[in-house]
Amino acid sequence: MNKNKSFRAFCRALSLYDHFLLSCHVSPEADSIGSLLAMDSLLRRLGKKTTVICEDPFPQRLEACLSSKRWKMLNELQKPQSYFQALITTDCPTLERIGKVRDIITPDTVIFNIDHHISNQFFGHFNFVRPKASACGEVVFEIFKRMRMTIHKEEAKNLYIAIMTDTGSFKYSNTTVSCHRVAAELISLGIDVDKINDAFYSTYSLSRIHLYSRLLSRVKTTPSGKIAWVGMKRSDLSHSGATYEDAEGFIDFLKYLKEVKVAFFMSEMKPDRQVKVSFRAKGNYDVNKIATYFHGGGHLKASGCVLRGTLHQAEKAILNCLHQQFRLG
Ligand SMILES: [Mn+2]
Repeated sequence: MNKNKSFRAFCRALSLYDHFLLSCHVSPEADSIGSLLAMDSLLRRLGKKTTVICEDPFPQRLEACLSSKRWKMLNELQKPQSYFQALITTDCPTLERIGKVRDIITPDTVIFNIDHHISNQFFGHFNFVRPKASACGEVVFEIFKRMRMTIHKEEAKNLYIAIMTDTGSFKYSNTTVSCHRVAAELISLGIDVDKINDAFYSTYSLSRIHLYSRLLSRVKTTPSGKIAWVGMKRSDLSHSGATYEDAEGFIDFLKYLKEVKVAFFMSEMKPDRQVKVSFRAKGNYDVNKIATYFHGGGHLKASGCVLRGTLHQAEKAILNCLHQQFRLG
């Protein structure tokens, strides 16, 4: 496929419509949201009417970084619902990822799909998908460039946050020369990197630290140290006053262990006897395979699934599977 031609068609189609619905995926994170808000801004600068809707609320620490509240939750949408000529999705490999927002589009809605997932299903009438891009934010940056639009400071901030978070602050294996160049250009537009970092990362509550100290004291490893894991009980949350959102990111501590190749974090869920599991890998261990075995999925080095049963049963089943797949002692 001639990519230039397809991009021209993408732009030409964008110019045809006046009112756009923009949506990120359910449980949205900074890449999806930053990309979405930058696209929203681009369209408004082109004189379009836009509505930004998401099924789920944005993470609090991200909301703290954003200057204007340009988005609505699905349940805040006024009835009778507006008719949208076109839909833009960011960071969604499938249309299902926008969740119930699908209910407010019609068969006539023209879909623009902007993404960087290798698994993208090209579900849009127009697709701009760049699997080599570190983040969807990098794809949106390319749209600005190719449309010869200057990037305003707020847009730069949104795109920077998107790339920073999806690359784990330029640490993960998707970190490339190109994403550093894009980040450098965004910084040159005057964004305050230090302030963004503090607003985004220096956000722990004391409850979160207390939760972490409980979990850190219970980290287990196999004799070789190559597998590390911990299980979080619901009582860990009530005793520390923390929330499920506070537990996100704890799994990184397990990855910091020198010998670890595969780490998993188990969390007892609200409906009893369900355990949510996250996996992380270092080196050539495909944890997407492990998650898929348990009917979940994700990426090679980061994946997740939900198991029925107790924490103890989940631990046994996962260790068994890891031993069989990778022969890690
Ligand atoms: Mn992404």
